[in-house]
Amino acid sequence: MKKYYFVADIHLGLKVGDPAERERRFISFLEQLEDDTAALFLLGDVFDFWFEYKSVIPRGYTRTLGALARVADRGIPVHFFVGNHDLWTFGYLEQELGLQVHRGELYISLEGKNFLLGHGHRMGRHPFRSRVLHHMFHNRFLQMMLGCLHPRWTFAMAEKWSSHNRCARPPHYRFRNEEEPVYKYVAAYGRPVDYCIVGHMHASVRSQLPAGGELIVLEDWLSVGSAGPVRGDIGIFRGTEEGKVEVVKTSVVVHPH
Ligand SMILES: [Mn+2]
Repeated sequence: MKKYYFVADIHLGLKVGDPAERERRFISFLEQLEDDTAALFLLGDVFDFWFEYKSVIPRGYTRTLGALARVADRGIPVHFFVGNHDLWTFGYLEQELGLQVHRGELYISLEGKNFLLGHGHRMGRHPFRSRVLHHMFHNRFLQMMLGCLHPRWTFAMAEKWSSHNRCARPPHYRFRNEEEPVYKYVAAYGRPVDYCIVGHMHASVRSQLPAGGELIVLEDWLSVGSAGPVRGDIGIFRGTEEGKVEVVKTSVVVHPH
């Protein structure tokens, strides 16, 4: 039985909780993927900040990059969706690691079910603000300008921006279901959706859609308050004995071995 895995918002590099432990946990998950893995979908913000230059990449993440390359080398397709924190990738992940990079959402049929996949930050969110930001972030000229700054400044700015983002968000985000832009977006998608899986909201949600499909929001991999050990959602889509298919979601901590 084939399995498809979905994870989001690892935010590697973010100085929250124990960043090294978080990275080990993610690597442990990657190393424990079995041969029946049909594909791995990284649904955005794997890195808290990624900005690569023509011949230089950010410091750190060595073991993660190696582990991702090994998964791809095993012949398991690895889909990397850019999030709002790690969209500045310009070929390295494809050429060096063999990942498939997606800059927008992906509508795909898996085992006869229709999936809508993405990071989720652009799905129905503040159309104007989101569009302006999107064009700024994806504008080649602005990217070039940013690339001309000394990395010391670029990365210092990013760290400020990231911690500002975290402080601006209430600690326990409450998903408002029908009121959420992403819910409205999927409900009015216009094509049949059995499962829409996103991240970005740092909340753990399974919500029925009006047309019968399901919206699944994956919990991030950051340490959450005092509610026990760090966790992180892993969505698994698999066939069952009866030939049916289902998505299960687990927050089980993956122990490094
Ligand atoms: Mn995000």
